[in-house]
Amino acid sequence: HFLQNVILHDTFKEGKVTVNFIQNTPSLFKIKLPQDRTTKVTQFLAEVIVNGNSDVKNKEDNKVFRNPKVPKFNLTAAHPKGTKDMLTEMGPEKFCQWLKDDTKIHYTDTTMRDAHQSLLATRMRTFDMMRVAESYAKNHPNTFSMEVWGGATFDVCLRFLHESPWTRLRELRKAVPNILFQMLLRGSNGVGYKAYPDNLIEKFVEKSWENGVDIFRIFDSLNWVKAMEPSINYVRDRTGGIAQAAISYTGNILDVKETKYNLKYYTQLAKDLENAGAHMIAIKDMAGLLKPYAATELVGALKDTVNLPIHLHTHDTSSLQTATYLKAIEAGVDVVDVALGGLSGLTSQPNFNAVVEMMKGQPRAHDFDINTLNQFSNYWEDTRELYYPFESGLKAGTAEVFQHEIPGGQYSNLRPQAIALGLGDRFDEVKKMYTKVNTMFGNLIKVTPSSKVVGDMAIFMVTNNLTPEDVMQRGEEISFPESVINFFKGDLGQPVGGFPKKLQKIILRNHKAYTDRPNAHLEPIDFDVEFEAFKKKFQKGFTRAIEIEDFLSYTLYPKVFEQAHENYKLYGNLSLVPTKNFFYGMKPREETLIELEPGKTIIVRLLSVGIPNEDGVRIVFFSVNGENRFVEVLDKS
Ligand code: 3PY
Ligand code: ZN
Repeated sequence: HFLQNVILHDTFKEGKVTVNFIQNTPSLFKIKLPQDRTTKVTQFLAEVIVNGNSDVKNKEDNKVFRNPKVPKFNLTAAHPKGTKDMLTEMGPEKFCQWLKDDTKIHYTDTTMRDAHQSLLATRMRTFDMMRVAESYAKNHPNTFSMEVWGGATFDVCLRFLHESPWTRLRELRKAVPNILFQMLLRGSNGVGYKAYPDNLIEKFVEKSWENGVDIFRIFDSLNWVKAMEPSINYVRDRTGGIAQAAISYTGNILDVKETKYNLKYYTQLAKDLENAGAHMIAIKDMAGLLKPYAATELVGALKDTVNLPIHLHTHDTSSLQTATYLKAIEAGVDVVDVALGGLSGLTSQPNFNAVVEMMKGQPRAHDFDINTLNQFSNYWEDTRELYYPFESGLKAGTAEVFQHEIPGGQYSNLRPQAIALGLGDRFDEVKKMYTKVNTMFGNLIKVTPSSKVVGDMAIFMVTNNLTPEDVMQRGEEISFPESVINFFKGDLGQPVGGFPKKLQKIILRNHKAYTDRPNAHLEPIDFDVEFEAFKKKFQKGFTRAIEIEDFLSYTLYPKVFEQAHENYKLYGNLSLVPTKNFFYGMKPREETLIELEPGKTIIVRLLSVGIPNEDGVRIVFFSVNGENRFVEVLDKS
């Protein structure tokens, strides 16, 4: 818009621009904000129609989409009772006792978080979730929990989807009041990639609970219990929810050569987490490395070691993991993570529908109507089409994952990252380098953010044609990625067995590393003072009262929040725009319905797009509820 002001200014048009033009022309900075919601939304549509959505690469012009069908449900009937109601009645301890005693296998549906994080680079929009949320809640109240929040969704909501993650959570909670909601919390790293002040994590946990999260799956990217303890305590002290502590699984416990991450290591870790106050233990198999027979051993041993329900999470990258679930179920696991068929498999979770079929008629079967469950799978299969630019490209399961150990949630990002850096043809090398970097770094637990450090280093080494020997021999001359330097400083905590000392010295040079919790070095947030300052700074653009949740978004992701806020001022609430139009705009004569609020829907029809005038501005003509409107857009091509 600034650019538009410059181009349309008389001085510019007349070619009389001098070096002081910008400095002396304050009106250039007066960005005219569209006032009403319809104007804002049509402005956005016009932008996408003319310039495309900058997040969409490789748009296929003639792509045809199917219309995803929402399975039938009774709009006026009350929601059937579910696990959320049980938690409210029983409280976390009694609820977990009930779960442990129940012989049925329980399912967590990850469709709205990890599944799309791992298959579609986390791009699933609230719009597509809200279309089926109530129907799902009414059709499948037997679901143990729905993972709907946390992990990368927070960042991506703000950064790419121009949505508030808090609004997503609230809207979903309203549509699904009966089933437990689950989030993935990166312990002291919150929903980010670095350490945050403890009192920020505390406030974040408290507000997440108030807005709808019930189960907090807490992990640390290095399995460092010390880093998980504060979050476990915050959930216990500040919420009525469940503190589920995760042991992140790597390597192979059945390998006799495995001396680091062996069965004893995991059972001790689970015991430590139980002692730290966890209500449940999750096995977080983020890369899908837990093989079926290993699951028998691990689940059996954990059941013998701790007195808590065990929840298993995996990724089906190798295509083997349904067998792992079978063995885990036989060994007494209480809950498994699955994704609805259309968004399952590969780097996502095993197929919910298929696992239900597998268990049919078996002693631990849980009641699920497979016909409606299949309809939900079809809904997601059709919806997924709308996200085709974000597919990872993986077409079949790959046993290579047992070598490279790349987490499912990272895989779908690493590939585009490699392509963006011109390494598209060298992705094989990147995967192999990932393994080598892991060895150089002392064999790490690799999950966000430690997995990002390994990925960054692998990409850096491939880009610069470096071998591990080069790094060891002439590391002093190399400028390492910032994430790698910070990792070796101890910013993400302490890895199992410590840092490889020689490499640490090469990377850190004279920087000192610390060995205690990085969060302990951070100043606490003064919420009273800083929230006031935040309100002053942002008040103008808000059309509602500013909330502490907005401040939390800003504190976790300041730049991303500012950008999202600018966007909001220009275009309003974009989560209401149908996904097809959000990513691909509209074609002439196409019509779309946008529900601005319950009961207020506008019908937008694209009439035509003018050719650019001499300033490069195009006029986009719409009809909105039968009235003609036009919007000016600068063509950036
Ligand atoms: C995340 O932290 O986002 C993950 O999904 C880790 O597995
Ligand atoms: Zn996962």
